[in-house]
Amino acid sequence: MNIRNEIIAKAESFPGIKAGVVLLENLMNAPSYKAIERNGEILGACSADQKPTVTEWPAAAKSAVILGLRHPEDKPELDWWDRGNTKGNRELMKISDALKDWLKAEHGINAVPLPYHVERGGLFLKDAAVLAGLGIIGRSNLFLHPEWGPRIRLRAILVEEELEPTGPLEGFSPCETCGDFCQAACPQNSFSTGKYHRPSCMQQLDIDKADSKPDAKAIGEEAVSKPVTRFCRECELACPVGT
Ligand code: B12
Repeated sequence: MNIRNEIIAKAESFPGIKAGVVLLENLMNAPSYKAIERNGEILGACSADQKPTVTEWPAAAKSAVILGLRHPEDKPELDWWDRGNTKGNRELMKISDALKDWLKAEHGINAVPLPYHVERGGLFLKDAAVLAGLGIIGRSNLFLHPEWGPRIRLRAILVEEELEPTGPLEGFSPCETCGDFCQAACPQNSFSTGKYHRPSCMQQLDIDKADSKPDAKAIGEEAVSKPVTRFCRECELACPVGT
């Protein structure tokens, strides 16, 4: 088995994980990077006081392994934010670190798990997941996986190896024959123009943030007093793909 397929097999040995590979040079030409070139700034970025560290990309990094963790509707707690993170993202962080250690131990390859926020050294995960052949961007502006639809969260690991990309995916275009349930479900009408309107979406997420409350059941005794935020998923959960 070639090294790329071995890496994907190892990543997908973790429950609820799908994995793919993208070349960084291709990703840097993806629409989101073009969009920030146009806007000149990363919108919706975390505020100044939240920028403690930035993960530097090693010059030798050529590829990124993209991980997708299933976020089924019957496990909503995976997506609940508490103490600045989610259970699902913590799971993805653990798997990323395990893959990094395995790559070094088994293949002597250096890898760098990347943070969630782009301004902290992360990458645009939806674009990367599309270029890695894991799925497409739907009319919800979310990334859709053929089996799980948009009920998936993403994370990336840089690899100091030129790996053959695994994408893009052909023959998967569910939105063409769909009734745009995602767009109709948005509580802030963020798709009134047919395209995703970020400020409207942010309004709902600000409402959700203000509605945060402690929930011991959700996050366990150790954080009983910590507020839990259930960010809106209406566009995501309205999608018929993967249900
Ligand atoms: C900043 C951010 C936000 C901001 C702004 C979102 C935005 N899309 O602009 C806010 C806070 C509003 C937000 C909201 C949400 N977010 Co958010 N967010 C991010 C973050 C950190 C960066 C996204 C970003 O700024 N993209 C840049 C903007 C310019 O691009 P864009 O709007 O996404 O549109 C681009 C793509 O669609 C792309 N594209 C379109 N067509 C095509 C075709 C091809 C071939 C390619 C390659 C690309 C491509 O080009 C467009 C730009 O022109 C990512 C994590 C990451 N590091 O990527 C998570 C992320 C996108 N968010 C996520 C989620 C789940 C949400 C919410 C559902 C809330 C929640 N419960 O968590 C909502 C959904 C909003 C929606 N329908 O898009 C998930 C999405 C998972 C998925 N299945 O797609 C991500 C990937 C985080 C994760 N770890 O998985 N988010």
